Amino acid sequence: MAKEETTSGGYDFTGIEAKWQKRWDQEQTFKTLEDPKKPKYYILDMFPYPSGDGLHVGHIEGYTATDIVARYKRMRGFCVLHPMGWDAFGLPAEQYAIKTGQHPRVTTRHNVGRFRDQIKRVGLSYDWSREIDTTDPDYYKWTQWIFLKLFERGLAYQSFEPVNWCPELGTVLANEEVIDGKSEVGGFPVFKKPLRQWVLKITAYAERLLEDLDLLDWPESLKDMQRHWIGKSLGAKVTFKVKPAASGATDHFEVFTTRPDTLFGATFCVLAPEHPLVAKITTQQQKSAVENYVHQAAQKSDRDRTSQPGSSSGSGSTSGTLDKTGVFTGAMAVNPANGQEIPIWIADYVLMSYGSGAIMAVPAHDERDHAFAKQFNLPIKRVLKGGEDDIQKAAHCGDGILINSDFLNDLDKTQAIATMVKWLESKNLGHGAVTYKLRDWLFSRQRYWGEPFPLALDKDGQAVPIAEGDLPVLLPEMDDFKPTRDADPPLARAHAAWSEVKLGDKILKRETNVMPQWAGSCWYYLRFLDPKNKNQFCDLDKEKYWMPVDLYVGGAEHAVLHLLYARFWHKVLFDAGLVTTKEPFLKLVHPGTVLGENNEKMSKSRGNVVNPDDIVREYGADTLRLFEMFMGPLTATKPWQTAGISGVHRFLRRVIRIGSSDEVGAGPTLHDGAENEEVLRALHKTIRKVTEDLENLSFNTAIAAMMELVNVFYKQKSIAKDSYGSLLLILAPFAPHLAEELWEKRALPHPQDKSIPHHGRSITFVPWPSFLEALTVDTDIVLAVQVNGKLRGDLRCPKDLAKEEIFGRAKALEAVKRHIEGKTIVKEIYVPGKIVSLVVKE
Ligand code: ANZ
Repeated sequence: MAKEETTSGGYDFTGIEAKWQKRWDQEQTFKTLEDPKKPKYYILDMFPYPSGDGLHVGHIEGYTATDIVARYKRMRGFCVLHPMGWDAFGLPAEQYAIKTGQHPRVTTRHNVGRFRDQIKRVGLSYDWSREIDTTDPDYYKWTQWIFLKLFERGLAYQSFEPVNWCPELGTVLANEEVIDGKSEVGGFPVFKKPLRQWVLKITAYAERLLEDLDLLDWPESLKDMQRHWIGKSLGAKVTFKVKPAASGATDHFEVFTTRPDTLFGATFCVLAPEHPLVAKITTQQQKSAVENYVHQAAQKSDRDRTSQPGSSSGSGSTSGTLDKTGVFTGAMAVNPANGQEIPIWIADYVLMSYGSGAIMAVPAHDERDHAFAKQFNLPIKRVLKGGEDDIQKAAHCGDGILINSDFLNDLDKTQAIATMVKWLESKNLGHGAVTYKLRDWLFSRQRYWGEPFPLALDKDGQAVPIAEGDLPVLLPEMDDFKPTRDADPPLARAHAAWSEVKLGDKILKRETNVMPQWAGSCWYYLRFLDPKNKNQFCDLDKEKYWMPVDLYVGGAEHAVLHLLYARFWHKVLFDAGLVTTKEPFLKLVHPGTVLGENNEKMSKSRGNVVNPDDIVREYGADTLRLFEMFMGPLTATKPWQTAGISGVHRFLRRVIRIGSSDEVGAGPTLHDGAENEEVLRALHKTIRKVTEDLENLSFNTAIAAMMELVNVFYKQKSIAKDSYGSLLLILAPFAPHLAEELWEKRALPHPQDKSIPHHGRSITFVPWPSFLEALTVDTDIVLAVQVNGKLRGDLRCPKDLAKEEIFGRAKALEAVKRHIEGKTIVKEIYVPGKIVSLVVKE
């Protein structure tokens, strides 16, 4: 649409929006009120990583939704906490700095400035006095402090296990950051490499992270992703003895199985190539083949070892039916159930990181074992009824009555599992066991742009915590901050004044790894409660008042990263008595993706990115907000359609024309009297609809209802000022600048609530309009009246009017009278709620 058409005609959105944004800023309209006598509402957006690209329309979708709710709740008398901040440490920020040849501190400051400006221009009602930035030393001091709490509780430890090493990024990555053997950021290959690392013991919280999902009002699909990632399996551990070697050594190993009922069908065992027993039991003859295989397996990620090619599903799942590879160790194990000697193989489909790193293979009833047995010609022994007749053809997975299994014969799966576990326990050969797929969280990165660890290392490599009084450990200024391909962190090159710590008479070296980008976002929602506190990360009284977060809105891409990590830290803080709620985020909503006009993901390379700044310039922020909410349900994926913008823009212009004497004219006038019943009913119905829709986050239907109301207004010559005021109030959360402007211009009253310091000059604290239930239900019906089968008129009457009365009124209608006068009515028919039919004779 041409610019003239949008700015002319009395809608000077640029002027109006600038005026109100300035006033909100000056009067600190959105400064958080904290009144223990009033209900609270904490509404949080996932704070953005301030990328170099600025805000996109996807950000604005979620931010507008939360802003509408925040504004609505304020009008309903809640104390609302609605803050914004910047998740500015981490890999993407550092990569952007490298790409643009600048220091990440510079690019971050610049990008944050741009994001803040853009957000302000959309009229989002954040309390800017609470802005936080994870790269600010006053903030990361407390990230380090919380890390020390984890360390003190034995939840942070050093590990030397092989980790996911990404040479291209020059850092290790957490399992959650590796997808199909590639880095989540950048898609670079990831390899296993043994490196000293810091690891957080999230596995100690596996059960609670799983159980407490039941406390949350989150999308079920998201909870399922977390359940799947935690991956709890019930089963048993069974001890297998290794047949004594010539040396006479008696070794044994444990397997984890979810199917102890199938033990009689175990025809071989498989150890993970990294299993500590491998080197010990391998016979001389098999030695070189085994060593070769172990070396090859070390090059692959767990995901490569277990998943189908091209699949990107799930966590470290132990499923997958790729062509199996493996090598015989030359050693034999003894099946504890029947004393049979079975071969011990190694194969990379068995992961060292799951269960006990060893399995009993039951090829008749497990697909992977079946494929392996076929490949290497190993025996397949059926112990369950069902499936294919010929068990050599395919495994029969699932349930079945037990056969070929001695004391388990004729039992079903559940009975057989219970009986076998009892038997194993009585013989001291095993026990019931639970395993989780969740791994401990790899928490160190060999990068520059992150929180330094508050630790120093002594000459033996033992970590010593930095005293609380010496926090924050500042990130040293370094011009050359680039990572290396050889895994030495950039901080290892920092000057001695930074890297050496004096402890008594000893000089220790600081830890030179940094924390991953998730650290700052693990607890930011708590800092918003008390962002300026110099003595604590957050005052407990404030925590008690505001927590938990009532509504959290943000992208689904964080399902198992941020949302799992933050829950974990929160639980640690809960155990330490530092917070009082078990869970941080009560209700969570993912806004749907906004696609480009061509229904494809918006991306620079596709050239379909819509820049919100352009829309604000051409149509105004109110139109942008309204349009983004009108595109469809919040959680739906939907394409951007520029053509639809003019529709909502026109709607706003119609709102302006009501009662306007100067500009575009043509709307109904305003009067000070009482409203007529038809308009009053439409108004109360709309207030009800918008209220209910806001409670359900159904913004598009609320907007549609307001549009209908405006249509009803336009059928009148004049409407009551009160009715117009109510329309402005329900519109205010959606199009706040225009609502403020019209409220002021039409001289509608501001409340005089002295308990609100910045009342008075804003629509923000005008109470939300109420509706009368009686006015929202339809009591009238309209009936068609026929005479001899021909439609002669409409009868409007109360729904519950008696039949006789209906006939009487129908006959009295002018249009009907003419056709029945002087004639005899021979039949009167009433189809309830629809038709009155009269049959007459001349
Ligand atoms: C014998 C058996 C028989 C199994 C049968 C399954 C079916 P989930 O459900 O994913 O927990 N397993 C155990 N540890 C493993 C490891 N480190 N790497 C790869 N596979 C491993 O899977 C549990 C099953 O996966 C276990 O139960 C074991 O195979 C295998 F008819 O034991 B089962």
